[in-house]
Amino acid sequence: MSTAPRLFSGMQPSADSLQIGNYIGALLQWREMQVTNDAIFCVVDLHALTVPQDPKLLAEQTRKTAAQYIAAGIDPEKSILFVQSHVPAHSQLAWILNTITGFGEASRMTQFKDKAARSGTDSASVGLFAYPTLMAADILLYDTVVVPVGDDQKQHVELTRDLAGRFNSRFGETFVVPEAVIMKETARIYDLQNPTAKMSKSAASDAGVVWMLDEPAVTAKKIKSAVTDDDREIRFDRGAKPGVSNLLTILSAFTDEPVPVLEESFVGKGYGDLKTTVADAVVATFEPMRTRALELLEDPAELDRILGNNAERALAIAQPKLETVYDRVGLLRRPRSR
Ligand code: AQP
Repeated sequence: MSTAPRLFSGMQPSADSLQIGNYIGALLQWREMQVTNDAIFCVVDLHALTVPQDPKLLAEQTRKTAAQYIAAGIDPEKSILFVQSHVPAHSQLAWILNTITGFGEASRMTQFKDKAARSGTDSASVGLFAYPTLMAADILLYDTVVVPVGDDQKQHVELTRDLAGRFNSRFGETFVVPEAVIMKETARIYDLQNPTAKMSKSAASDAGVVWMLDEPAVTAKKIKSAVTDDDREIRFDRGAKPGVSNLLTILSAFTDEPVPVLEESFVGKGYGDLKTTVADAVVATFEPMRTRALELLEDPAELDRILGNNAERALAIAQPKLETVYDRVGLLRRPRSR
């Protein structure tokens, strides 16, 4: 058994392709963290259902998301890479956690307030309201210690910690209380056409979103059309120069060069040079990943074999934990049929 800290993270299969923000904000860091952690990466399809999805597309988006995890360097032999709905214990534990979560504390979750405000609170689903308890179940089923998340998910990890502590004190020591590892603020990527809005899979327009599965020429064109400003200076200033700052952040992530070093290297050069350099760096990284993802998707049987084996590995951890929880809360075990 591994003694490395258990890590759990996931992404929603809410689009055909992941975008550059998902890569920088999650995949890039997961790839590094899987080396020193006992990592579990999930395609959280049940979470995606908390806002409307097209049933004709969701299964394929789930496969595509998994293929992109692998193409970006998640190793499904070392780490566990599986689909959330393949392990029923996630929904089952979420229900138990719902029963110990206060309506008031769930109502304070800012992500629910934000997402519900977009569609109108009355039309937001109970599933969206219960998103954080499903996320808590994801984390707690695996005795997770490390939860790498963006700043926006910190509150959900706090709730998870509260629920773990509450369950343990009511029913006996059952769950490990996890720690959020907040990804660096610099990892936040903004829409290329609207550089004060987060780049998002579900953005209304595709023009400012760079997709991992875009053809290289499309990626380069989008980056070269990025909104900048009327000034000519290449320097990082998120308030005054959001577009240029965003391009510098992207370049820094793709080249591993700190932003001040990049600023220095662009002294005397123009926005055209910056955009060309960013486009080249992104294409150089994404092109082989795109090729690998498309190869995997051309052989769905092999991809399904990987996902099937990995679901078994996840089940082997999650099912005994769920059974302990059922026992602790007093549910009658199903008698074996004779
Ligand atoms: N723009 C971004 N900059 C940095 N990190 C980002 N992430 C997403 N967008 C950016 C990170 O990617 C992971 C994806 O999590 P998710 O799929 O559960 O949902 P999300 O954060 O809501 O991502 P999207 O792309 O915006 O999806 P939709 O449009 O479906 O809501 C997280 O680790 C997140 O921090």
